[in-house]
Amino acid sequence: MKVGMVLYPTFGGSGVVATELGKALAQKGHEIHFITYAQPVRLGSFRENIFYHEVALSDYPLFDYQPYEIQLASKIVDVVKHEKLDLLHVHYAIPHASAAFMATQILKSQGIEIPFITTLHGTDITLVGKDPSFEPVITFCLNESNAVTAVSESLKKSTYEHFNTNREIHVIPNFVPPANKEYLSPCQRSKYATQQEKILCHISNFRPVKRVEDVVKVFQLVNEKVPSKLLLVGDGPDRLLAERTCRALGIEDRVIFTGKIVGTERVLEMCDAFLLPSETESFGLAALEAMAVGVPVISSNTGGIPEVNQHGFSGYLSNVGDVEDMAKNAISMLESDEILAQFKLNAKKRSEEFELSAILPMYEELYEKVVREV
Ligand code: GMT
Repeated sequence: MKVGMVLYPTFGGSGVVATELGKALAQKGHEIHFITYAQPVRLGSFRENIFYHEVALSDYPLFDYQPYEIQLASKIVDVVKHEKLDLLHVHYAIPHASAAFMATQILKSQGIEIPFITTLHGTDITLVGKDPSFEPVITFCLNESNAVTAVSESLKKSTYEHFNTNREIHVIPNFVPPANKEYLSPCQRSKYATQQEKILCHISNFRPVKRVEDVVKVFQLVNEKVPSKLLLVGDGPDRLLAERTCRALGIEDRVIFTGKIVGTERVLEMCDAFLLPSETESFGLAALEAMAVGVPVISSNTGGIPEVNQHGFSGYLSNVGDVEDMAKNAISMLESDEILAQFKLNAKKRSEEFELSAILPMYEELYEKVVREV
């Protein structure tokens, strides 16, 4: 099948899922055309069956705001027509679903019928989608998509709560992205912590929804009982807040900010616990990635996280903002090497339920169904 994959090319989970899905489909013989404004972070080097079409942005001085959606729609029309695509799969509703709708209507007027699938990833529904100014467009696009998928049961529920739609939403969970071997270079644990210290970690875009301040507060409480180091990976609006909190709590020498990096597996391999105290999270791909390398997760119990992290098995869940409970759970897990070893095994085991090989056929089946029905 020839598939146009529309995505955000950044470090965010939706872009990672879309890129890795495309790469896996290409490996199975499908032809994948990525359409976006910059090279997707996880695309890597040249691969058979994979093509990348860059949406050029206009810098015409009249535009205070670039008309990205229109340029994306035009690019989609062009790629569908000339590459003879069978299907469009758009990741993240805003503005990809509306651009896909516009493109399919233009193509229809030229006698070309192509279906599009919209995959909801979370913030398109829970945060941005809730902004009433987006509501009519998102509702319309959900209803006009040939199929809609959501990455968790929780996200499916939120979509029905916030949007006036009763169309079917297929839940297809995220999968463990394959290790990005191209970027992996050896990392020595001893450079970051002594044998006696534990290493805790958090990876995110440092947006307010991630509650990075809570990460630091939990770490401070853990460190009082279990000597530890904290690795903070990523960057974003709340990085300064995190840095200031570390200094205010006097733990700045125990916290390492790495900034944005590719190949986070190497960091995770050195870690003993992953912290994800988010305000909301449709799935929590970062937690799944941690579990896949055997790192148990201390998280909030919000959104889709409980569908991934199992309380008392692969880690622990606490109410949003309850840093004391998160710290208590982390300490109970980290204090005993025996208990920690069991949690590490459990985390890995749980992640195996989200292997790519189990999830890929769900997308392929849906693709076939949608193309058949056009
Ligand atoms: O977490 C973010 O802010 C990035 C965002 C994205 O769109 O890339 O992540 C969302 O999609 C991921 C992939 O499906 C999910 O694992 C994340 O839980 C979800 N983030 C939120 O719901 C906050």
